[in-house]
Amino acid sequence: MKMIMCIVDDMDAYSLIEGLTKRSIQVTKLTSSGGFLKKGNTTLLIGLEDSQVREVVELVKSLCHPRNEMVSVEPMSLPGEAVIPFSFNVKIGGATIFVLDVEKYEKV
Ligand code: 2BA
Repeated sequence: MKMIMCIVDDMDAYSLIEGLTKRSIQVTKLTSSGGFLKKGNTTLLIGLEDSQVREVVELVKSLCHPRNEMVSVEPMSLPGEAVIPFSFNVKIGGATIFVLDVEKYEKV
């Protein structure tokens, strides 16, 4: 038994959850946010058999798309009225996937 912990963009979460439930794979959706951008994202917990891991990773790859985000940081003030605006481009995802071994799985 494995647990896939998968962090995805909110925009990709719905289709991924649909794809998983269509395959009768159970999933829990958590609302999360990234430490770097402080922007909302979605964390999915997916408990599954070892034999299903490859299929799910392929599904995530096919549905979660990389995106570019422009990040603005506080403009730097210089003496006088000069201000240096500062922004940069960050590539996010498609998805961050962790595959964990599950020691015990029980429903009571
Ligand atoms: P954030 O932490 O908000 O990071 C968003 C994107 O910013 C990252 O995309 C990466 O491209 C960039 N980034 C993150 N930390 C950085 C840093 N210290 N310096 C420069 N650029 C940085 P992804 O790597 O695709 O990550 C997307 C989201 O997945 C992250 O949002 C975070 O919520 C989660 N994540 C990624 N790696 C993780 C890890 N090792 N452990 C836990 N969560 C992770």
